[in-house]
Amino acid sequence: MQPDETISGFRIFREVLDRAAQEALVADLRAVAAAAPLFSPVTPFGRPMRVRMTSAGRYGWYSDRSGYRYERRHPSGRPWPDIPAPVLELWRRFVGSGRDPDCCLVNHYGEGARMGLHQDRDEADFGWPVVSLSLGDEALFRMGGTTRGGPTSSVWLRSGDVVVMGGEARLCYHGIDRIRFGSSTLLRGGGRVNLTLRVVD
Ligand code: MD6
Ligand code: FE
Repeated sequence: MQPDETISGFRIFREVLDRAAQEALVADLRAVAAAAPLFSPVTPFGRPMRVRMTSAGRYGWYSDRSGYRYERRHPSGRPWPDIPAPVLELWRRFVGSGRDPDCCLVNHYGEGARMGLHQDRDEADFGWPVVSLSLGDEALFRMGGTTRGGPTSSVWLRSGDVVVMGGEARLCYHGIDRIRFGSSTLLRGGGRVNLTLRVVD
């Protein structure tokens, strides 16, 4: 499959899911959030993140004073729910059927939420890409290189868009500067949901 845009190695595929598929997925994600409620992780620096999170899969991403890591259980002590089937389908379309993701991280951005520039480096094998899907409000996605402080470019991600971060881009810095709150009607109450799929161990 050919990306619509490739920016610093980030491959961007537009409108991969149509509206009906997005709505069906939102229903699946509500079930995930019912089993594993969204929470606000605390950074290793002690600051609560503005993005609320939960996960599905064998592992969930977690952060507190002790650092960033993957955990086998939700903070409630229960295991994470299964990754919804349409999400696994999406991964197989972009990565193949060799291995399924261990973690589907669900990020929820309310009004004013953003995510600072970061690398995704808590996984064991950077040979596997990270696949992300955007749902709901538009978001300004900033992409840089493998060192902090270099030049960056930005692109608006819209509901249904997929970004594949693999190869040279796998360890590139990236983040969300802001969302256009209320720009989409997909999510009741507005906001944005981003799913990232990863192989963890
Ligand atoms: C977001 N995404 O789009 C944040 N990470 O809300 C990420 O941090 C991300 O989009 C790795 C690969 C793709 C991503
Ligand atoms: Fe990331």
